[in-house]
Amino acid sequence: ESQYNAAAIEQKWQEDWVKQGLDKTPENSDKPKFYALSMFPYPSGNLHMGHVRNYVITDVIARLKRLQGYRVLHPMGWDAFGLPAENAAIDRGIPPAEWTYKNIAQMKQQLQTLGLSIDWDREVATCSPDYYKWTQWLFLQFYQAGLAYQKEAAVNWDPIDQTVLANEQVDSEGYSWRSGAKVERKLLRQWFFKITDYAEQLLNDLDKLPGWPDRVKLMQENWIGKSVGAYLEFPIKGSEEKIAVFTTRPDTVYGVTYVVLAPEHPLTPKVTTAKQQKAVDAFIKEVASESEIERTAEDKPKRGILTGGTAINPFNGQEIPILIADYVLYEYGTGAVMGVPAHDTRDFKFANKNKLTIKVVIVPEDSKETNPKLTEAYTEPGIMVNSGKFDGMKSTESKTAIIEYAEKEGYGKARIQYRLRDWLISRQRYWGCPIPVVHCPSCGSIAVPDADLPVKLPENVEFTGRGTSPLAKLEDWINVSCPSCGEPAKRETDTMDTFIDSSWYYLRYTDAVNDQEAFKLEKANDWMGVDQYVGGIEHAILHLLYSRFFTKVLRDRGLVNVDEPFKRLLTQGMVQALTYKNPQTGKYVPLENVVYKDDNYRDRETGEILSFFFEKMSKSKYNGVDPQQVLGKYGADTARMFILFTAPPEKDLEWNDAGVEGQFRFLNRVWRLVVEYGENKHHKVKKNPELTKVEKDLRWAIHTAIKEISEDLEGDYQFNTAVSELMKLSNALNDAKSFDSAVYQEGIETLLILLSPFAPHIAEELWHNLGYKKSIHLASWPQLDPDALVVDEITLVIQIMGKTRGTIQVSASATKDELEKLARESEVGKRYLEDAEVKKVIVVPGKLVNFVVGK
Ligand code: ANZ
Ligand code: ZN
Repeated sequence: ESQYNAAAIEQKWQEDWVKQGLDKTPENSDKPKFYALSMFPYPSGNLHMGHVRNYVITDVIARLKRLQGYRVLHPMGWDAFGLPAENAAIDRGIPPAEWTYKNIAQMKQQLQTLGLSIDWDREVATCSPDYYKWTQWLFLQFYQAGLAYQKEAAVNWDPIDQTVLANEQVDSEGYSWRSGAKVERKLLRQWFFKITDYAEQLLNDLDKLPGWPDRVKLMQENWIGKSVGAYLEFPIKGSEEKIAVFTTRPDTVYGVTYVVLAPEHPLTPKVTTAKQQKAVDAFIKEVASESEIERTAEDKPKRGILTGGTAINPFNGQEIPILIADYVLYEYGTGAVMGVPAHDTRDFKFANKNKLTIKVVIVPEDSKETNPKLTEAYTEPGIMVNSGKFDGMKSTESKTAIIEYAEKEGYGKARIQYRLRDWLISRQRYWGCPIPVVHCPSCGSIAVPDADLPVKLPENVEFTGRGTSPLAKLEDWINVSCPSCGEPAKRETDTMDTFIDSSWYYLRYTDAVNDQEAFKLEKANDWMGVDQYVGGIEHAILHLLYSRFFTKVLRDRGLVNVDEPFKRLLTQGMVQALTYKNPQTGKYVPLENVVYKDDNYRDRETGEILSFFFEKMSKSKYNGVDPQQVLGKYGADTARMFILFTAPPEKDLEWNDAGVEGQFRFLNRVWRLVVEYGENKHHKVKKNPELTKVEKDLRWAIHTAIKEISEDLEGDYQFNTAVSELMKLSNALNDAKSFDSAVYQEGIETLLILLSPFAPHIAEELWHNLGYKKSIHLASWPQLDPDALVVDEITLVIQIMGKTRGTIQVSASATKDELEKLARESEVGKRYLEDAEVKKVIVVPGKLVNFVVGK
């Protein structure tokens, strides 16, 4: 058995580890805990390289932590509700549950071939009634806390998926995160979670997450979008009503020359005069078809129109026109703004275009003019002018003064505004968690009693893919008696956004088979927060923000005692591969149609020159590498090593076959090295207290590897450099073969233990070859012996006039004078200094001696 046969040993050990229960989570143990978590996959049916990278990274961490003496929770599950299952039902007539469970089985089988040390006893599938019963129960926790409510709102409608979307699920261009459809606006009655109640905490607690990438924290900060400013009211001339605005620049209030309402604002019809009615109606119609993105795009000219109405600036009594404009969004702030063209770039352009007055109220500190002519808005701080009693004040200081004044006079107050809106959580689809609410004509919306949970998804459903949710057509299921008064009532037919399912799964893992509770408080408290979370950057806002919100709400309900779910976050880079594209047609070309001819990659058929670059693996670009194929050819250990070695985990990884080959060769070298040692080692290693020079050097190499790898894996998880260290150690062992040396044995064993988190199967096999009966994965991480790192000899470079002429071995503790003496007396020194006059000697301890000579 001297050939490395990955397929055979990998399957053997995977089965053995299951039999031994090596991956089970230790329940009763006084070891410190470590919770290692990968973002769970959507069961699409096929494992792709992105999954593989994600789970391998988490697995290495889990294995490392076990060796380091932690009790580790490393679970896995399935984010199993969602539209693809429903689409499969529509397209192919397969019931969503059947499709989903088939995919789960397939992907689980694929996952198992990677040698992941997952505790499958804690597997969860969000579509299982055992799980969604508790999702419903948690929904009702939110409902009872006043954090789940229904309201009519202009919402994002995805015309392809025929459902609404949360704001987080619409990209910055206004397209659906899932279907890619251009999202439309629709007025609908929907369920919301009041995430805005937690805006301030979600923002502030980002400071409690030093182990998160700054990039992700910044994205969340921007998404929450806190603005500090004022709420000010402008009376409408000839009316009792007032226009409320939100402004971040109360210091500019004397420079207001108009106010603008969002076209949808309820005051719009009230302020519009008969003369302007027609034009206003036409404008409103036009704006209605624009998306929020189009309305606010930087580069687009802002369009507006006079309503004919007049408002009064309460600060100076000035009469100012009321307009409507597309750039004012109804959903942000108060849906109205005060126009200050002199000090806001957008307002400046808008005022010029619409011939509105421009009034300066802030000038630079050194300015002599109080009414300068502006060629662009002056947006900097400065000195107040034309601002009544605030004249002469610094604009930065006037903000508070003006807010205080407004408050005293009764037309305003300080206000903090967030960009974050409430989370729209209802979906008009079947394959999701039913919202456990019944609508009664007399009692209103009533929670389904806990005892009646789960509200199960009915199975006798027809999927047509048209119109409303299939649930809305199931009369039998919809008609129930009211849990409160017993009279006929109707079930809620909306299901929950699947991001709710994934907002608490990490808590369920801590107590996954509990059928009495969502999870036991003690168990959740024991394991939370997640010590290392690993997943894709695409969830920077969505899942990661929702989960933080959930954790805080559950904490406030006494269900768990942590503020944050994920202590450390690693967002792994993408897996990329070469794509070939025809620059003329813009089409991707499959690899089998690419030939290399006349110094270029070309289309096999047309001969056209192709461009090529690395891009994220995807079917449509023909650059996907199937994990099953790589595993079949080289085995899981090689695939793992390649993924870990080729790029730091947070960077993109470029797939290349030569690199895979390289790792395969490395594992083969380790194989031969250890097998050779196993066959030749002396049963009695010599007990020699005095180490030879070779042994000393080898010990140095061993402990350097321990030190470097331990450091590489601490915190930042630099697997790539850790693998390089493994290679160095393997080379050192190869150079220092001595089968009767205790140091050599230490080296071989250390190499295997250090390798075991990365390539768990080969390490296990070779470990057993050495005669060990117990799994290598139950071993301990090697201890660093600092003494081994003390070098007692160094290589001293001898230079003449700065030119290196030779080297000598000297004691590491030699003084400057001794070094000079040793250099002079060495062969090299003698040869070059014989007839020369030494003018100057430069000694760099530990490195070199340089002689400056003259004739
Ligand atoms: C007057 C003013 C003068 C403003 C000035 C800015 C500069 P952030 O930081 O994003 O919160 N605004 C308020 N509500 C709006 C809405 N619904 N649609 C469009 N714009 C709106 O921005 C707050 C500023 O955006 C507010 O401050 C307001 O314009 C505008 F020299 O008020 B400002
Ligand atoms: Zn009732």
